[in-house]
Amino acid sequence: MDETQRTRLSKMLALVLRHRAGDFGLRLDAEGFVPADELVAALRRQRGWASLTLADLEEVIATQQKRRYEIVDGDIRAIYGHSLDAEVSYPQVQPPALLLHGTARRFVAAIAAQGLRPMNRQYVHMTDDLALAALTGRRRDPEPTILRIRAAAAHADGLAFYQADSGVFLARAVPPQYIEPAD
Ligand code: HQG
Repeated sequence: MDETQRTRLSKMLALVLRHRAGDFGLRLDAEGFVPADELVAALRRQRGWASLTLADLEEVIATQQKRRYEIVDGDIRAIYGHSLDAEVSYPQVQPPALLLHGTARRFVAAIAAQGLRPMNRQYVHMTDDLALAALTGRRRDPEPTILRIRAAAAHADGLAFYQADSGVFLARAVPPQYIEPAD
């Protein structure tokens, strides 16, 4: 595949594995996994995807700079980002003292008032990696705001944190008192 084809397949994987598995006749397990061969079979039934192979999925995963999907023992999942009704569960962790959330300048006032909300997804996404926070924010704003979250304090007060992957921390929501005022 060339880069364009890999991006197209990655977006298709996001659609199925994060958002609409049921529409493709798939049922994810509690951690978001589905047998990779079932996913290939389901996608091959879609117009334009008849020649898809497991090797194509492996190629997308192997070439992506950002780790979005993984195959473990023949099962594939999206590592984060789900909006499905069926909740994906993750191990709880003690978060680092500070976590970062890159967002658009135009959302900062609402976030300061309401806290971070998961919006269309199951969880709020945060990171301890400044470059990743900036990348996330730049999806919506060329000069994003990087919010700092007092995660350890929130955790000490009883807020559950989860870790989806290295650099990917999740919570149901983050109340405003744990979000430092934007510079
Ligand atoms: C904002 C991508 C107003 C929030 C990324 C964000 C990440 C509020 C947007 C991953 C708000 C939701 C997740 C409030 C939060 N009022 N706006 N109270 N609370 N928001 O896409 O974190 O490339 O659901 O700041 O890189 O941007 O797809 O979350 O701007 O890793 O693999 O509402 O998805 O990864 O947006 O992104 P999202 P996110 P991929």
